[in-house]
Amino acid sequence: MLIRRGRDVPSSEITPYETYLDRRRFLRTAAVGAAAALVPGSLAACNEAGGNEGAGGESTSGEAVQEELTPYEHVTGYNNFYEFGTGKEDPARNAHTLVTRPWSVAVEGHVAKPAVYDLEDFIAPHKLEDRTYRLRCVEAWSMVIPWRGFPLRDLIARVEPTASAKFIEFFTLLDPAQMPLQRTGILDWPYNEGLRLDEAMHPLTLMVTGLYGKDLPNQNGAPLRLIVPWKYGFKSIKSIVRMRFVEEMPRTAWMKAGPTEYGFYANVNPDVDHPRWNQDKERRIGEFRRRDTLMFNGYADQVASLYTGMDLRRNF
Ligand SMILES: Nc1nc2c(c(=O)[nH]1)N[C@H]1C(S)=C(S)[C@@H](COP(=O)(O)O)O[C@H]1N2
Ligand SMILES: [Mo]
Repeated sequence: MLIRRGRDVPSSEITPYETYLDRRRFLRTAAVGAAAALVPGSLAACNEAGGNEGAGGESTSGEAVQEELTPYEHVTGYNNFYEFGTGKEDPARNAHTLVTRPWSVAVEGHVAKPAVYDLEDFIAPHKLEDRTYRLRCVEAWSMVIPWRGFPLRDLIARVEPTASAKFIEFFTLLDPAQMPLQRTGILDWPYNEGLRLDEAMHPLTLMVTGLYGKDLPNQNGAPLRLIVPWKYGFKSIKSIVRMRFVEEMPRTAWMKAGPTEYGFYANVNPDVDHPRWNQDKERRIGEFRRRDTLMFNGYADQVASLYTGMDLRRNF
């Protein structure tokens, strides 16, 4: 993600991936094979079995994608988490200051059963699932990540939203002592995001606690984050401490930072250009070629009906 700094930001600033890759290559030469050892063996096997490159990600289950997984080192080394810095390698370097235990999550607003849950209580009633989804950043890179979590709708059922609940607003932890960039004004903290209730209820929408079969690393949003695979990555808010069921559409941190660039819906849409760049191509992290970006990030069959009758150019 980018902050608009007064005027246009040169596009050279938005693709530090090459720089990152060069540095990785150097590190790999320096420490032979160390990075490969990070990938659990079972998942490396799954990786080999999963490759139907270019097939558009059709899945057998209708939910998970079957594409080559993005290596663990990239998933956990190339991140966006502005609370820890604006560079892609900053979160991995800096997020160790985040204390993820104990952790509680407040669920409030228009629900019959508001509660403050301890993390373990929050997760315990739900059956954790492993699902591989694409994550597509508005900056035109993407990854394929095996997430672990539970459908958000299982939680929604538990708190019993009332008739006034039309949206859910999510909040990241606010604590500048742990999240150093919260001492700056680069975003309106705490980071917040929102979903319409039917989007939140969609079976693809996941509350995530882990990836690659392990607990989430801090830089990926430990101990609890959202994943909405058909939307741009910024909707997938990290390190959630509060969820509020509301009647009005929330104004999100990115909408406040750049209202013409970051809309509430943020559905991945190759037909709607970002004001400063095209959205029709992306680069899968770990590959050099550019791929076509798919409508709804490839999940159109499952989610397009949520937006029937809406003008997706106006509701970007
Ligand atoms: N709290 C918080 N959540 C956040 C962000 C952030 O800066 N702060 N960045 C978002 C963006 S822009 C993206 S692309 C994804 C990146 O997730 P990843 O680092 O696990 O790949 O996290 C999203 N969630
Ligand atoms: Mo992003």
